[in-house]
Amino acid sequence: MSFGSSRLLTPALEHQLVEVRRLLADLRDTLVPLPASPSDLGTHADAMRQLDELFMIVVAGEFNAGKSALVNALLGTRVFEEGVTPTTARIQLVRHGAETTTADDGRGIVVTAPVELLRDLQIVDTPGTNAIQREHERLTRDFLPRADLVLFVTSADRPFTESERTFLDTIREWGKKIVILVNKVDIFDNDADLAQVLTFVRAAARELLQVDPELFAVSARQAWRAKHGSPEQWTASGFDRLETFLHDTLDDTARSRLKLSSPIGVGESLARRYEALAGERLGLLSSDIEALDETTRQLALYEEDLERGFGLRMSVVEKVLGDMESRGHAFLDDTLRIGRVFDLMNRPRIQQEFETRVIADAPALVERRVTELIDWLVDQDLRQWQALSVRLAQRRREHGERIVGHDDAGGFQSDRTALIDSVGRETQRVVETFDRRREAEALADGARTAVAATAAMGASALGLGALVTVLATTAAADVSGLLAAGVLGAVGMLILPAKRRRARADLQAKISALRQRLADALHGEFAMARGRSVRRLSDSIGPYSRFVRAEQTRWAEVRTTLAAWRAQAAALLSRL
Ligand SMILES: Nc1nc2c(ncn2[C@@H]2O[C@H](COP(=O)(O)OP(=O)(O)OP(=O)(O)O)[C@@H](O)[C@H]2O)c(=O)[nH]1
Ligand SMILES: [Mg+2]
Repeated sequence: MSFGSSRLLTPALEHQLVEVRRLLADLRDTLVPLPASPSDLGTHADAMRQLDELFMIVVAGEFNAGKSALVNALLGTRVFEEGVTPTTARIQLVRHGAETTTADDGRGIVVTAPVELLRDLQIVDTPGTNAIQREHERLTRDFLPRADLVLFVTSADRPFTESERTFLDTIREWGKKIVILVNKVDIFDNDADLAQVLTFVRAAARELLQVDPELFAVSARQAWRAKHGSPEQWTASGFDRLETFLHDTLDDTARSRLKLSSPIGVGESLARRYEALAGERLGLLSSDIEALDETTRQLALYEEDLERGFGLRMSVVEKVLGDMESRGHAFLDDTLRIGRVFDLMNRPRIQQEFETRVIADAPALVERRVTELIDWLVDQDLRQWQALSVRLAQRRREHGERIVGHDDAGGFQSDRTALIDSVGRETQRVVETFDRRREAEALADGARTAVAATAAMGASALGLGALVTVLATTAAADVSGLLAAGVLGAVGMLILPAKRRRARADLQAKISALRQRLADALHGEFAMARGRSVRRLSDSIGPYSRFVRAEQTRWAEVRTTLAAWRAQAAALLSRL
């Protein structure tokens, strides 16, 4: 609605007007990028525009309180309809005009009337609150921010109802100057009743507004009659005081101050609202960060557990190889004896014996222990994904519980939910499609390839056990070859003890090299698998984590900026 015409403020207040404009522009700079809701941005734009409009009095209160009747009585002409049921259904404004006209500008009814009072101000009559038609109340609530002064009308026959208290609270939140009118005082037979009502209203208003309110006891009906043939009713109508207030107390300077204060009040209310929103979001974000930190801690623990558990399981594998080494020593002690000289010359037999006694079940055991280790590793990995999935579902639930009546400014809630959902879905998908067997095979493959590589066997198709057998047999062949070559002939017999020492040293070196190679290959392969598992888990929450940290910075800034803005606004208000 384009109500009223442009009007200059008193020169004394000109420079404060500049300040108010700058302050409101600053606020817009903070609200727009959030972004604030379209309706709040609309309210802000209205507040800016309000500075250029004629002083606006908004008459508000419960339905049937006599708001329309009051405006009619003030103007001395029936511009608005009155009625005992909820009557006013639209915002209706009356301003000065050479003649009486009525127009509908889409957002409300605009009436002009040739009334002197309207040269300095425009009056808005609003739909009553607490009517069955909730839409009426919404229209009025939405319009309130535009008021420079609110005439709050309560009816003497039901003064200060509960719904009126709530409504007054809303007006106060917008920082509006409020004048209270107790209407229909003509219903009282005696002054004592009236005095009682006034005392009651004054006390209730003081408690609610924290200031002694401007209060008028009036009768719109008597005032109307006084202006239309029954002048004797003028005094009792209480309109004398009210009109003096509107004409004289509300002089140019007073109006100008109110006009400047009003948009600041609107700004303060908006700033408070978004400061609260920022606080709410920061609360949610910090609980997100706690949850993410907890996840990071859990991952670190997981990594430690893996390392410890892996060390234990690896030592079991190494023990198999160590046992094989011990059997090798015993074999040498038994075999390299004078009494067995002829056996020693039978190379295939020696090798056969070595394989049976020394290698024995070592390859099968290595294979079994490594398979156990792999299964354990795969299980740990799956368990971490399950735990992560549960934690994300908890975040999602907690978020649902935390939503507070705000509209989702900037799509924050939906962005956050979408992220948690997509991370959660991905995690859940990993859990559901987790193929233990495939994961284990991949790991076993890696281990085999690593062992084959250390033995320079290239891409072997042999299983781990078979690989160990090949490696051990190679060692056995070397040993038996060594023995056979050494003990040929009588000379060899004589130097047997030295031969034995050398063979023992050689064998030890061969077996321990084999053990080392296997251990290194498996260590390397599993360390990589462990790293991959932890990395993949922590990468999966990366987008959520980045979002949360960026939003935390942003909303902390918003909160600081708005608090600083409110301090500036309060300072300017006190100067006004
Ligand atoms: N006795 C008495 N009745 C009044 C007075 N002022 C208004 N009324 C009556 O109260 C009823 C409601 O008046 P309205 O002016 O339509 O009330 P309103 O607050 O505009 O009501 P809505 O438009 O429905 O919100 C009408 O029947 C009026 O005649 C008054 O001072 N004394
Ligand atoms: Mg009305």
